[in-house]
Amino acid sequence: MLQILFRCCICCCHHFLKNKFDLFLIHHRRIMPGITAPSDYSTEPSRHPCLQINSKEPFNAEPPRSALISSYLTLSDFFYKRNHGPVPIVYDIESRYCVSISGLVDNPKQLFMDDIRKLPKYNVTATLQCAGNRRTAMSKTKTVKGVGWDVSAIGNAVWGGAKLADVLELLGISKLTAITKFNGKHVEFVSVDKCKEENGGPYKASIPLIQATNPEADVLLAYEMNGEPLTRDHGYPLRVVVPGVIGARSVKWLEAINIIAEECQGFFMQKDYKMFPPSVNWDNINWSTRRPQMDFPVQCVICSLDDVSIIKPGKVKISGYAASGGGRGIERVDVSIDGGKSWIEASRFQKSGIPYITDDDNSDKWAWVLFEVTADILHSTEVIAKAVDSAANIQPEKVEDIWNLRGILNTSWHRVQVQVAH
Ligand SMILES: Nc1nc2c(c(=O)[nH]1)N[C@H]1C(S)=C(S)[C@@H](COP(=O)(O)O)O[C@H]1N2
Ligand SMILES: [Mo]
Repeated sequence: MLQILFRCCICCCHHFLKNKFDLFLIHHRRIMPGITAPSDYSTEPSRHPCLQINSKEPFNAEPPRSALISSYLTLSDFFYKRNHGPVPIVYDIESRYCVSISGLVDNPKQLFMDDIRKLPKYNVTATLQCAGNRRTAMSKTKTVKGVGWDVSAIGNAVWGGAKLADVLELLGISKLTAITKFNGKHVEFVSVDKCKEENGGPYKASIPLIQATNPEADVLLAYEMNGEPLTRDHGYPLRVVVPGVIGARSVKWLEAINIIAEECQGFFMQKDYKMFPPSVNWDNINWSTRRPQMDFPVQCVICSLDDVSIIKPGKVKISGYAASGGGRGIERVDVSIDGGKSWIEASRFQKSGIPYITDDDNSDKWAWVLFEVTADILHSTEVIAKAVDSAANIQPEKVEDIWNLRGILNTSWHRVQVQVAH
């Protein structure tokens, strides 16, 4: 009995001291934070000169489309960069940088890089795509609000890191938990960057707890991209990667994780990245009527040809990428060289030498699929590509039908003009 009491005392005492230590750390961090964001753009990293800059401050840029099909994995230099504020700076990755996890949990925790590295490491090949990819083309129908993007606000990388499901288990939240005993149902990710949309506050987003605690959903706290530490632009030292979901939920420069009852109330969840019908405009918008966009719909883009290409009559290689959200594979890619009157099925591949089979265990379920077809083009024409995903979802034919005021999710058939010079 005495022994039990004694042990209990030690335990309580330990708990008490630990909480005091956590409090000390929180207090300490306020004076010497391990990560902060500057309030101007004087400390931005250098970037590859081939990127097309869509906005300088904050930095938004994409590679030329031809770079996307030069390899299955996108080099981080060529990977699109989508920032909403100045890029944060990490002071001391080993001893000062940490992620605090709190909210509706028993025992809030602060995890240092080492704690995260100690967890089993997973390498997940996943395509990240901004919901605003192909926005410029949508704005040709009618003006939309947002940074203009051509077709390259997308990239495919191997993300290395710990599974969020394992991290949350450290806090006593078991795998496949939909709701905690304190009614926690969402997991919020908070950064440190200063975003004007948040009135100078940090970027944040959330996902449902059931997805966060599902090991099969492969949600990562990633510290590596293509086998290298993350670069500053892509979230160094640690970012969230939510495979199959629009890029906006993959929070970079992670500082805190909160277990919360309702979904995150931040700007990028509630006042942005929502899909509206073409009838809604700025004078009649009611944000609360729509849900934050999560999964990405099926998408397909020709990358071997520009919007307008002048060619010699003869064989033309038509290739590009196709991707869908939610882990759905690409069932088919159709290409037309006569403006949509007839269609040719393109070949699909991920890694060279391995045939791509939709939803096969050996295919990368969260990654894009590259496609290719060679066709004889003798007269000027419109070349079109469209994909079908493994749930038989198809792409809308015309951009006008899916026009929305924020210019998101332009997944209309991709069309390019080919002019034959005789
Ligand atoms: N902290 C933070 N995370 C962020 C953003 C941001 O501005 N700040 N942008 C989001 C958006 S909209 C996209 S599309 C992706 C882009 O990731 P990338 O720059 O690594 O390509 O990051 C997301 N995570
Ligand atoms: Mo985005």
